[in-house]
Amino acid sequence: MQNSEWRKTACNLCYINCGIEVRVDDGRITKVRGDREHPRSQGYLCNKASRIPFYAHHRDRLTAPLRRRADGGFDEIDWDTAITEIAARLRDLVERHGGKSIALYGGGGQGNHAGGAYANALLRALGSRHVFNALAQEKTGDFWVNGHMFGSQTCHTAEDVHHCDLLFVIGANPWVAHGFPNARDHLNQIRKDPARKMIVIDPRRSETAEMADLHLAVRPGADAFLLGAILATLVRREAIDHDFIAAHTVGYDEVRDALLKIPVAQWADAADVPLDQIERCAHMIVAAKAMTVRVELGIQQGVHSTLNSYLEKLLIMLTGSFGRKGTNQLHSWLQPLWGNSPNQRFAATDTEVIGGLLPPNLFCDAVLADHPDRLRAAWIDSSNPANTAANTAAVELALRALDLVVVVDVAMTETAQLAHYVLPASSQYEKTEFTLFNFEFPANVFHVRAGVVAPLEGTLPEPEIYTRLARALGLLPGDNALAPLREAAFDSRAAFAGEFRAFMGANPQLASLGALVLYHTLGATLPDGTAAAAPLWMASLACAKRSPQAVRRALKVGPEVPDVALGDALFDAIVGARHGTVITEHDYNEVWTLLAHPDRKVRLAIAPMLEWLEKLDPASARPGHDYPFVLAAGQRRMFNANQIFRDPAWRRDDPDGALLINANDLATLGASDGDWIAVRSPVGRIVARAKRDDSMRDGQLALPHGYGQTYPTANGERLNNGPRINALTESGNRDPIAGTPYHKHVAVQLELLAASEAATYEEQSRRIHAASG
Ligand SMILES: Nc1nc2c(c(=O)[nH]1)N[C@H]1C(S)=C(S)[C@@H](COP(=O)(O)OP(=O)(O)OC[C@H]3O[C@@H](n4cnc5c(=O)[nH]c(N)nc54)[C@H](O)[C@@H]3O)O[C@H]1N2
Ligand SMILES: Nc1nc2c(c(=O)[nH]1)N[C@H]1C(S)=C(S)[C@@H](COP(=O)(O)OP(=O)(O)OC[C@H]3O[C@@H](n4cnc5c(=O)[nH]c(N)nc54)[C@H](O)[C@@H]3O)O[C@H]1N2
Ligand code: SF4
Ligand SMILES: [Mo]
Repeated sequence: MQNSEWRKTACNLCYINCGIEVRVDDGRITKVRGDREHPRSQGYLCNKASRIPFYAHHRDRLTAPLRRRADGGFDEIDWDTAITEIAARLRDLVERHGGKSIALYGGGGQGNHAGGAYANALLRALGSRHVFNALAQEKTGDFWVNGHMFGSQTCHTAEDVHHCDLLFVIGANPWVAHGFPNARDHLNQIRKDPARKMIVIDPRRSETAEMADLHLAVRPGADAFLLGAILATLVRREAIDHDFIAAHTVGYDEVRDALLKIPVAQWADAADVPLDQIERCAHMIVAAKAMTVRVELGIQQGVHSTLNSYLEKLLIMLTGSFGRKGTNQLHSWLQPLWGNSPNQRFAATDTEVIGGLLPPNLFCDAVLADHPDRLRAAWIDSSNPANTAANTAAVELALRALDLVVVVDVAMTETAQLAHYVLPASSQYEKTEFTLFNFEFPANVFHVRAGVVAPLEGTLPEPEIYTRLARALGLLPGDNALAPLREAAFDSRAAFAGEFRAFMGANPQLASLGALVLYHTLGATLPDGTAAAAPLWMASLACAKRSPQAVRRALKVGPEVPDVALGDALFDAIVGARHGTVITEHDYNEVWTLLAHPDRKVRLAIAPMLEWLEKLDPASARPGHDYPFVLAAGQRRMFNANQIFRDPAWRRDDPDGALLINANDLATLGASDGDWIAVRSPVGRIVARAKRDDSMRDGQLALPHGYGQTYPTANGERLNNGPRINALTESGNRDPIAGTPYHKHVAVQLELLAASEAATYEEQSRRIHAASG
């Protein structure tokens, strides 16, 4: 076949980023298969990957920069005009209000972090460090705990699901959402092996819970009570690992005293889990040789999020399920995906900055606050906050209130529709990309992908967009000034290293723009057009310096490569392999070198957490009266993938993003399977199609994540597909420390619809599905 070829890349649909091969026919991706050469996924794929062509090629791709008119419509403008005008407006903002009036929102989704490196560089060059990011609507509570326990917010736990004999899943549904590599293979292996067990804590009998040996169907939002009761039971029994605790931790006595105060029966009742199940859970933990704990949004976006993360870590530590084969560990980084910012605060909202990130739940306050440091401009790259941040109406109000909103995206998102300027990016299959989601131990993998199809006409890859902007702002010198560096890069790496250091030393104003300088110099020498990966050179040098032995094992190199050359060898390996590279291979006992406290000991007692635990009130676990249902707003399903797809035709089922509700609740309501039902919260109302699902607890509902996009019909009319769930969420329903949303716990009421309103929704559904594809 002519013009047809299989090319290696990665799946961009979730943060596992399985290695894939795509068949390209006449410049379009037509087929997807697993890449057996990828060192981590080894050919594995889930049901979603074959739908990648719906992301890569569709009617809603942006193909020209857009400028908003006063009437709300958009004019296409050329790139030079867009860049010149945006640069002038940014310059004006910096002059009048300082760089801190500008925030970056996003900077990378599930498959693209290259653009984030450049966006962050530009933001810093403008004088701001304000970054709102999705990680701060799920993981920053965990990072906060890690900062205290391990000494840095970048110390992050890995899960050795592959080797554990007890997998303890808390608030996660890996059969559907993955979250660890080759998830379905591992779950199947555990189920088939009588020597391996699984416990799942989830209010719903999820697909994963269905496979478990023990399912604790916790009351929604009551995990802190359940985890507290389990920990207290273990401590009372002395069923804990005293040797591990003595050798590797400090602060146990204080923690034990706090846990011994827990009234187990009362807390079990608050969690609505029978005591004998807690007993059985404790037995299984004691019987296990190697337990791995896997957590996700069920507790991180659940009530008491940061406290849940702390209790989960205590479970790992008190049972000594850490640092050994089959347990949890810490992992290496090529480059940490987030920062370490203990005690840093964001003035406009007086919020703690965790991992260097600001919580999307505070975005509206940061814009609308009556504070001299309030935000005036948002630069939004790879994110769709108008659909994904809490309280859609407030987010839209905040976006409209800003002096300048620029969106960099591949498609016309709900956020882009409110921007002053929209800049069209090339897709993740049209340019070099990589992600910093490398979370594995003992062997960790990194994958630099080269473009597999040509950029769509009119689009630019992010490094080009940020280059043009930096030059228009007078921040980055032109090609001529960088020519000597580029020549040195073609000469030798050693020559380049010397020149680069001298150049950066002589140009301190470029300190934050190192990524762009590397892109235009070292980048030119990299294989397969992977120039955008050039900033990973610095990261590789640092990684080899931090963990030389682990890098040597990964690269299988001995003394013939001296330590000084190891970082370059690592970098060359990463940019040279199209199917991913093992970057570090640790011995298990080296896990302690990854812990940041100088004495390499885990801090168990964290005062604010123990105070929170002491104040927990079991009466608070019960649902309220005005809004009697608990909605999990944002469930992962077989056919949702954040906001990555816009064409509804990509889904093989669940076209309308159904509201899951059990038979009891449907009957009490007087509704039937398939009816359109209104869901109302204190801040909004949406209508969804009900689907009977008896895996749900009484009083619990679920709506899917990843719907609510508009998609154009052939004549350009935009139709909405599925629930915009964040119309229901309140930004104040959040964790007191991390600001992460309690999305799994949205109090709502249900209303039956009048026949005429139901008919309108039925008709809308019919039209959007007729128009898609
Ligand atoms: N198919 C698909 N996969 C995805 C994604 C996607 O959009 N679609 N998105 C990716 C992303 S960004 C993320 S962060 C992950 C998230 O992955 P997960 O967190 O695993 O997925 P969720 O379905 O959001 O939530 C997990 C479970 O939490 C349960 N839960 C709800 N309330 C509670 C509670 O109060 N307590 C407990 N213990 N559990 C509760 C739900 O019933 C659900 O089974 O998925 C990734 N993978
Ligand atoms: N209620 C509720 N809200 C939630 C959640 C929930 O469970 N419930 N989950 C939260 C979680 S865990 C997450 S991770 C967030 C995700 O929410 P967001 O941070 O908004 O990220 P994505 O949904 O991944 O959106 C990615 C955007 O990047 C664009 N894009 C794709 N490729 C490229 C590219 O190459 N370049 C550029 N510039 N753009 C590109 C896509 O078109 C899309 O608009 O949502 C959060 N919001
Ligand atoms: S688990 Fe599925 S969605 Fe996630 S990267 Fe792999 S193939 Fe893609
Ligand atoms: Mo996420």
